[in-house]
Amino acid sequence: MARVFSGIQPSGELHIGNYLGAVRNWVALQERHECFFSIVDYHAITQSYEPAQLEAQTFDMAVGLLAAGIDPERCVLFVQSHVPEHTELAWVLTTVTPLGELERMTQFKDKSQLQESVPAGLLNYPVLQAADILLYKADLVPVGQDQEQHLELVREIVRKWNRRFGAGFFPEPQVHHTEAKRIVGLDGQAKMSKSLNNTIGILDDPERIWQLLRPAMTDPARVRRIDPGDPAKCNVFSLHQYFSPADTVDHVADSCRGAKWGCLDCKRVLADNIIAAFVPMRERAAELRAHPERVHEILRSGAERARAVAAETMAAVRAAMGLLPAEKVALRR
Ligand code: AQP
Repeated sequence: MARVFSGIQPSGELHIGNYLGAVRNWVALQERHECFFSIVDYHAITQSYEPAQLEAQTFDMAVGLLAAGIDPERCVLFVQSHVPEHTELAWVLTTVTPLGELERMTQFKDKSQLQESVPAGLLNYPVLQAADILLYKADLVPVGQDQEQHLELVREIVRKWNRRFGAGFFPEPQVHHTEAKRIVGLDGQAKMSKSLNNTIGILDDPERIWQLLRPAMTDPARVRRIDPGDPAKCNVFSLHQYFSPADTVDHVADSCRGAKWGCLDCKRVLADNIIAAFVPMRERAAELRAHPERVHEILRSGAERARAVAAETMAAVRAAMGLLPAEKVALRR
């Protein structure tokens, strides 16, 4: 049984890009592997955010994940900041991480352009990610394509640390993708992303889903209803491939190519299929919201289980690196 780790930022709602690219995979992997899934709030604070909203967003993310099928009986679900070893190991790993590698990360380059003054936390984001994964000595990391470069760096950090402090101590984690490794946002341009405001939330109500989808970008060549379109250039068509049955997908492609219907007709069918796909999740989420104490208990127990593993790894890391054990001075951690 492989160890699996993955995380999601509570920087907004759980959207269909997160779901198709990562969370759906988590739900499948928890059936056959030992899985640790974390709501990574320390990652979320590397971008500009509203402190008054973070707690509610963290709770909502837990609700979203549980509604999507994350089962606390089959995996460990916890909030990153409840397990202090994450930041502790992150510091340790900064000491073997080359600065130049951090500076060349695409996500860092993109996001630092959006900030007037670039915080060091943004640069060190992949180091904290390395700590998240390595604390649990995870073999597999189910993520979207946007995280591939970070995972390459995590493997390099592993090689450097192992070479210096303990051959084979950390495994080199492998990326695990779904077939939907990059879902494009409703703008038809960038990856669907909470911070880009181009998302459809899996728990959005039916009317909101339709209002979001209505203005979504399609093939720019289809200016008028009578203009034939190219499904390969249309993000709405690619979403049909994830939410509509095969015969509907064929019908959509044919109607688009032959200008047999308008983009709004095509979007209405997609909206109905997205709405239907998430009905059970909306119901589960409503049930969980009515019982917040259940969600709190799941997160409490998850953090406790995660800490047991994380504390063991950290103790071994400190020993391998020659730090004076706290127990020697009778200090309890
Ligand atoms: N569009 C996407 N397609 C496929 N997978 C995706 N993931 C995110 N967007 C897509 C995967 O979802 C997991 C959680 O990632 P995240 O919390 O960083 O999600 P986000 O929506 O990208 O969040 P933010 O807050 O807006 O962050 P940035 O600005 O960094 O994109 C990951 O496995 C991710 O690969």
